Amino acid sequence: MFWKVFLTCFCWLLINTVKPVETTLCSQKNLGGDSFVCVCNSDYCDTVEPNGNPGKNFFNRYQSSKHGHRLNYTAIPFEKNATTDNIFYINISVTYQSILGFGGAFTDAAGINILSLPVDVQEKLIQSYYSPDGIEYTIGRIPMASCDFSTHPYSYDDSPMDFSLSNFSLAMEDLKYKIPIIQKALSISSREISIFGSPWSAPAWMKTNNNMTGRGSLIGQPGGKYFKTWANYFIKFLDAYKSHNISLWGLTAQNEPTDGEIYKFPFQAMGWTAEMQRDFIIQDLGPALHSNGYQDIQLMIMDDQRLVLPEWTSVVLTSEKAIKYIQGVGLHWYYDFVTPASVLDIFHAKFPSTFLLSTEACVGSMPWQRKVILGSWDRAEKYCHSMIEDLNHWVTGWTDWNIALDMQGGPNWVSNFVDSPIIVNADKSEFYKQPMFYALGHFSKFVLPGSKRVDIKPNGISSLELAAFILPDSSKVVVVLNRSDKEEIFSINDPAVGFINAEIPAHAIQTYIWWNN
Ligand SMILES: *[C@@H]1O[C@H](CO)[C@@H](O)[C@H](O)[C@H]1NC(C)=O
Ligand SMILES: *[C@@H]1O[C@H](CO)[C@@H](O)[C@H](O)[C@H]1NC(C)=O
Ligand SMILES: *[C@@H]1O[C@H](CO)[C@@H](O)[C@H](O)[C@H]1NC(C)=O
Ligand SMILES: *[C@@H]1O[C@H](CO)[C@@H](O)[C@H](O)[C@H]1NC(C)=O
Ligand SMILES: *[C@@H]1O[C@H](CO)[C@@H](O)[C@H](O)[C@H]1NC(C)=O
Ligand SMILES: *[C@@H]1O[C@H](CO)[C@@H](O)[C@H](O)[C@H]1NC(C)=O
Ligand SMILES: CC(=O)N[C@H]1CO[C@H](CO)[C@@H](O)[C@@H]1O
Repeated sequence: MFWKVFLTCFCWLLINTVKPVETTLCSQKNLGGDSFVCVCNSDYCDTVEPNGNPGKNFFNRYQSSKHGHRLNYTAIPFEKNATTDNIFYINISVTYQSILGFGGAFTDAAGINILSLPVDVQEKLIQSYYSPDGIEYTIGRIPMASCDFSTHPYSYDDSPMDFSLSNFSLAMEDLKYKIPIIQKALSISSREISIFGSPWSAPAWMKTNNNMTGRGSLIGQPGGKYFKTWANYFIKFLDAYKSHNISLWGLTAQNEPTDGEIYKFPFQAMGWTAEMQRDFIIQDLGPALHSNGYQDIQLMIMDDQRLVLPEWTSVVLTSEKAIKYIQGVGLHWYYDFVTPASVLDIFHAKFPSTFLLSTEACVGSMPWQRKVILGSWDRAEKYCHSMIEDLNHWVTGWTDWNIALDMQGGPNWVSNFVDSPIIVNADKSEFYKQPMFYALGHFSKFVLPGSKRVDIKPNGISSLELAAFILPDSSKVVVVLNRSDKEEIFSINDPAVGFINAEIPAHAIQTYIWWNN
C-alpha cells in the first residue's frame, strides 16, 4: 500500500515537473520601425511563460526591450544585500487605489480585421489577448452602435419618432463583429473580464441636428421625452447583450461629450455640458438603471480628456442626487501633454470614493503623427509611461482603443486611422504583435483586478519609472520602465524577502513578481 501510494505520488510529481515547457518565443521581424514585431500565423505564435510561484527565495522577472526580448521569463534568486546604492524600498503598509484591470475595445474595425484571418489564426489572435498563455486582459469596451471605427454610421433604432424603441435591435455588426469575439474571449479566459459600453451618438432623430455627426445634442431637456428614450436605449442595449450571455460590468454616459459641441465634428458624437450630463443621470439614466435591475452597473461620467476633469467633476460630483448613481470617471489620454497628472491627485483628494479609469488611448490620432508604425518601441514606451503615470496618480486601470486594426490603421469610415497593439495583414494571413502589445502585457498579465498599489521609494534620485502592487494572493509586483539609452543598475528591497539586484537595459520594461515564501 505504502509503495503504491509512494509510486503514484512519485510518478505524478515526475509527470508534472518534467512536462515540457510549451512557451514559444517571439518570431521577430523588422518591418521598418525602430524595433521589431512578433509575427503570428497558422504555423506559429509566441506565448507567455506562466507566472507561477518560482519557489522559496526566488522571484520571477519578465523583460521586454527595444533590442531584445518580448516578455522573456527568468526566475532569479533574492540576495541578502544590495549590490548598488540605487535602492528602491517597497512598503506594503502604505496602500493606494484598488486596480480594476487592463484591456482594449471590441470595435467593428477590430472584428472586421480579426474575421479577415483564417479561423485558426483568428483563434491565435484572441488567445494572445485573453487566454492563460497570452496577456490575459481583464477589461473590454464596447461602442454602443457605430463610431468612427465602423464602416458607416448607424444606430440601434433609426426609425424616426420611435419613442417606445419598438424597433430597437442590435446591428449586423454586433452579431458578426463584436458578440462572437467577446464570447470567445470570455470562454477562453480564466479571469473575469469587466466589460463596459460607451455610446458615441444617439439616433439622428433624437438630436438637434438630426445627424449622428457634427455639432448636436439630444432634443429638449433632461427629464423630457428624448432624454427618457435615450435612457431606455441604454437598458435595451444591456438587455440585448445579456441575451447573448454578455453581462456588462459598466457604462460610460457618453464617449467624449465635448466632441459634440464642436462645429462640423467629423464623426459620431453627441454634445453635453456637465450640467446636462448631471441632470440626465439624476432624472433619466440613474433611475432607469435602478428600476431595471442594473443598479450594480458601474456608471462612469466624462469619458473624455484629463483637461476637462476639474470643471466637469466639480459640476457633476458635487450633486448628492447624482453621486448615488455614479461610481467612476473615464479618462482619455489624448491631451495629457497639456494637463499634468497632478489634476488626478487633486481629484482624488476631493472625491476619494469615485474611481478613475483610463477608458481610451491610442497613438497615431494626431495630424502630425504617422498612423501605423510596425515595430515602434517608442510607442510601447508611450503606453508604458502613461500607465505608470496614471497608476501612480490614483487611476485604477487602462483601456486601449481597437484591439486589432489593418495595415492602414482602419477600417474607419472618416479615415481617422490610428495604430494598434495588433496589426492584421489579411493578404498574408498573419498578424503582428507590436511592442505596444507587450507594454500592455507587462501590466495586464500580472497586475490582477483587486490588486492594490503600494509605496515604492528610491533612497536617492533615480529617474527610472516604477509602480508597485500587492495582489489579492499577497504576491507583489513591480513594473519598471527605462526610457533612456543606457542600462541602469538598481536594487529593490522588500524587508520580507531581501533584495532584488537588478539591471535594466536601455529602452526596456520589466515586471518583477514574488511571493513571501
Ligand atoms: C529568455 O532569454 C534567454 C536569453 O536570451 C533565452 O535563452 C530564453 O529562451 C528566453 N526565454 C523565454 C521564455 O523567452
Ligand atoms: C550590506 O551592504 C552595506 C552597504 O554596502 C554594508 O554596509 C553592510 O555591511 C552589508 N551587510 C551585509 C549583511 O553584508
Ligand atoms: C512603512 O510605512 C509605515 C506606514 O507609513 C511606516 O510606519 C513604516 O515605518 C514604513 N516602513 C519602512 C521600512 O519605511
Ligand atoms: C418600425 O419599423 C417598421 C419597418 O421599417 C416601420 O414600418 C414601423 O413604422 C416602425 N415602427 C415605429 C414605431 O417607428
Ligand atoms: C450628416 O452630416 C454630414 C456632414 O455634414 C453630411 O454629409 C450628411 O449628409 C448628414 N447626414 C444626414 C442624414 O443628414
Ligand atoms: C447562453 O448560455 C447558456 C448556458 O450556458 C446557453 O445554454 C445558451 O445557449 C447561451 N446563449 C447564447 C445566446 O449564447
Ligand atoms: C527614464 C529613465 O528612467 N531612464 C533611466 C534609464 O537608465 C539610465 C542609465 O542609468 C538612467 O540615467 C535614466 O535615468
